[in-house]
Amino acid sequence: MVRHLTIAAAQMGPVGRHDSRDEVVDRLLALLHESHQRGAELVVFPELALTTFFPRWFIEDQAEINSWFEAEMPGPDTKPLFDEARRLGVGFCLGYAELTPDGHRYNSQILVERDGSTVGTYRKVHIPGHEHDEPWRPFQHAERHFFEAGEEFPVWHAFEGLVGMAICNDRRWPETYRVMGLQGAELILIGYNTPLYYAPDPQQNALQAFHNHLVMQAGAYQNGAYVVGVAKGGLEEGVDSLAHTVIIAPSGQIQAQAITTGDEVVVARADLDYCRFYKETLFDFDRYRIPEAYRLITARRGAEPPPTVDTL
Ligand code: CDT
Repeated sequence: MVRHLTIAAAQMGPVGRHDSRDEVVDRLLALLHESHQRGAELVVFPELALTTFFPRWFIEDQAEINSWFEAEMPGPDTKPLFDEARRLGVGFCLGYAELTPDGHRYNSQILVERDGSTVGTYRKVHIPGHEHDEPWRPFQHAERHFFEAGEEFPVWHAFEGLVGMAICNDRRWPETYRVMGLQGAELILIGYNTPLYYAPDPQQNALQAFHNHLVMQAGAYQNGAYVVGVAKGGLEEGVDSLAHTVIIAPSGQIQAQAITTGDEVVVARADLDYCRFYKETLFDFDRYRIPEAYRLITARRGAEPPPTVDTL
């Protein structure tokens, strides 16, 4: 069986604070249609694709907080996207703020198959930023105020392959990819919103695009998987965010890349069997990994230097 999959990375430009879900869903539909016209069988949308990146404000009013979350997926506003994707026979991955029936809140991403069935929902594990209002910042990154952390990196059988998901800050952590790699992941789908200004250390601002590709290319290569990284970029409510959407091959090479900071579809054809060249050679985990030497990875959270000679 040939396992070729044409993938569209549907980058989005800014979404305004007062843009309605209908307006945003219309944009998603336009991206879906272009992706379909260009042969895509799977379309990947960004993190929190339905709204502006609201964690830039420290909001305490519960009604307003609720207005940024989806209590059902699909709900009345998002159903047209689900219906049209099923009609076209195109699968998709969509980032959104999830409110569960029992009141939990997650930064989530849903994966939907070409027949409209839900493959799974991933909940962001690494929640960056801060819990409390930090007025010294030019804008907030209060994700830890709004979201609980997810607990796992599942991999699903879908699209004739093995597919995992991650969200934005997750992409900076090697464990994200390796946990999915250990489940055989061949395709890892990642949406992101990355402000270009990083308040704790503005020296990193100029390196945002470099770091973005560095981590995703390494994650792809070291696990022999395709990685699709999709931005919501551009100047959104006064905050400039990284674009640089990419589709990365298991070799770590960038196969396709966005050239704008707005709504743009990037298409590439993946050969899922190509993953084997890396998974069965240099990164033959079963043959070459030494888990006994990696115990600290799960035993320890923060860094602790080894004892010095005089304390031994
Ligand atoms: N959305 C998200 O996770 N953004 C973070 C910004 C840096 S932490 C304030 C990221 O890792 O890109």
